[in-house]
Amino acid sequence: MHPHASQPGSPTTIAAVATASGVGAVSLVRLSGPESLAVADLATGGRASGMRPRASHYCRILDDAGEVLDDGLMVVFRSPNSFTGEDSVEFSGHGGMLITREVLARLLACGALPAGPGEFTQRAFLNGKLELTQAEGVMDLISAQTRLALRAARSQLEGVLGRRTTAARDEVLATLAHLEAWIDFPDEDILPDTGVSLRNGVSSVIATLDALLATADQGRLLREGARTVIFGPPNVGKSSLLNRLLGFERAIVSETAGTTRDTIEESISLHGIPLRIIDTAGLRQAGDHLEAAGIQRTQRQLETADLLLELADASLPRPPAMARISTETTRLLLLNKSDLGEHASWHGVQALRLSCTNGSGFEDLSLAIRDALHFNKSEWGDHAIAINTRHQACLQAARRALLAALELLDDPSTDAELAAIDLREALEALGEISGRVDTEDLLGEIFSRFCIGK
Ligand SMILES: Nc1nc2c(ncn2[C@@H]2O[C@H](COP(=O)(O)OP(=O)(O)OP(=O)(O)O)[C@@H](O)[C@H]2O)c(=O)[nH]1
Ligand SMILES: [Mg+2]
Repeated sequence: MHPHASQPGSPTTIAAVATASGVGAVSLVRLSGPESLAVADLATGGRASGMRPRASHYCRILDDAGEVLDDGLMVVFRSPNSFTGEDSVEFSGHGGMLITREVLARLLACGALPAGPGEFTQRAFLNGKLELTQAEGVMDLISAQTRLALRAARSQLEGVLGRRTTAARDEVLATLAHLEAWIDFPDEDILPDTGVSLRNGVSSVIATLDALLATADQGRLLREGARTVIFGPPNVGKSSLLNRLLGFERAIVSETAGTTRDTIEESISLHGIPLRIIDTAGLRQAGDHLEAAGIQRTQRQLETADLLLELADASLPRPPAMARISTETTRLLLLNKSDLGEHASWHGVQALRLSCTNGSGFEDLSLAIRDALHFNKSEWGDHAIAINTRHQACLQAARRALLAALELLDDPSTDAELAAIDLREALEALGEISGRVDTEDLLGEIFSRFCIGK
């Protein structure tokens, strides 16, 4: 962060370039904070404060001698009707790198402070314009590489995850209120089913949390891409498979076994799922030390994969022992070169048959990959929720607390107050997801990952 950058939460006026750096048709410079209009007035010769809010006005940005620095469109927003909830001004000027820097420098000279990364979004959050999950959705939206990632980000931005966790929180709150009434009025007649209904309440929240937690893997895959490693003996067509999936000749293909020495990684979108496809050196007794180093790299890739594509040559006899790797990772067996006919030893072996030469079998392959990563419709398609690791940690903490409460409620001899403590802990953990329980550290951590101007 800039040494003079404003501190989060302080009522300063910040400025930043909101568009990507580089040359473009237009670049947007933003101001937000109580002095936004005063700063813009200084920079425009008093034009800004007379502008009708939320309407575009042509104006010029002037330097301190009154010379024109740039001209373009300005929009002013009056608190609370802006993205940040504060008074804000946006100026769209010419998209040159130098001219944009000069406009920003002029706004800073007129009294604004440079914004830190994500500070506009952070202010929107602090002013109640966004929940934390929605602010994170903004971030996901910007970094989304595929259609599905975009859909998940959009639904998070629209507050789907926030609403789910708020509903779970309300349910815990209701159960806690029920339990506390029971504790506070021990002499009242307790209906015989009170214990049962308390337990049911807790169990139902646990089920909701489980459903959300089940989206964590998909969330990580959507944000980072699924590491998909192609491996197998030399010359079976691993590099050909990479090239086919990519749609261009990225890796060298040749009839010489041991062609690929280093690992090659490329990203593709498959049915909207981001995949990081990794082509590896063929696994065999190494011919030289270079190849041995390549094979070592292959082993390392296999250990960190989300999905393994094990490739074999359908036209050759089935090797006595397929790759000697032991891993829990889902593995798909692919028989390539099916255009050459299938060797009898493969008959009856469950595998996907394909040909990198004529392209057969690729639609089945992409469906199989989608299913293996659990992105098939029934499991994921209808509710585009994909939690991140922060949400996962909060949900797990809440779940642990709820399980502890459940155990206490199951035992009639325990003090109900102890179960209430667990329920309050679950409430806190759930509140953290939407940012209700805010800690400075948490907010700083999240917003620092944004770019400046966001
Ligand atoms: N007939 C046929 N030939 C193929 C097919 N796929 C690949 N080949 C050929 O098989 C040979 C090896 O292909 P590569 O893609 O280089 O194989 P690789 O597994 O990457 O080999 P290494 O990098 O040496 O381990 C090349 O001559 C390809 O043209 C296929 O589906 N059918
Ligand atoms: Mg190769």
